[in-house]
Amino acid sequence: CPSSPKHPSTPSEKCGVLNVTKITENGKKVRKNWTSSWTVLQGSSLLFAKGQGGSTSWSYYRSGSIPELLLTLLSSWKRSVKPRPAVSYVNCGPVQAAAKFGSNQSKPEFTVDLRGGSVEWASKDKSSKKHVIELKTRQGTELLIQSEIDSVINDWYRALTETINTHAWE
Ligand code: I3S
Repeated sequence: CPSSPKHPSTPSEKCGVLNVTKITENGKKVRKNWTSSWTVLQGSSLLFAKGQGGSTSWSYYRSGSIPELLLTLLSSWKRSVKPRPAVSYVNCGPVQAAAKFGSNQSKPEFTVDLRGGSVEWASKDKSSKKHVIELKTRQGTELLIQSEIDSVINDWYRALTETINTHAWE
């Protein structure tokens, strides 16, 4: 991934579109609001851009828009069967990320400090969706992060775990 506005000279380690909701903010429970967000892992920070990923499959499903649902599922499937590079941390091109976090609409909607945080697979009582990661920060924010594509979410799980372990004592 290319650089973020906050750290212009530092390359990002990972980025992509994920479905995200906060469930707790500063220790207080908040109402779920799943959104599709452009997500960038940069050092010990996780940055989310608002509404960058388009609608999600289940929102089409819920609204009864079957053609859109089928198209979304088809594109997910196409992405999942594409040959993937052996190294998972190279899935963002400069043009793609510059367009998302570029000069015009550069501000991430929110940023999470991963230092001292924890990550685990969410239990069924946290969400009915599959492939959900629960991320807790030291500041008392809890997020659920999800992708329909298991290889994508597995890569994020690995990357977040590694980042948290690397920065555990900072
Ligand atoms: O954990 P919950 O409250 O069952 O989560 C669901 C609700 O937040 C729901 O919103 P409304 O209560 O406004 O209908 C969301 O639309 C669902 O996506 C939430 O459940 P999942 O299991 O998808 O995280």
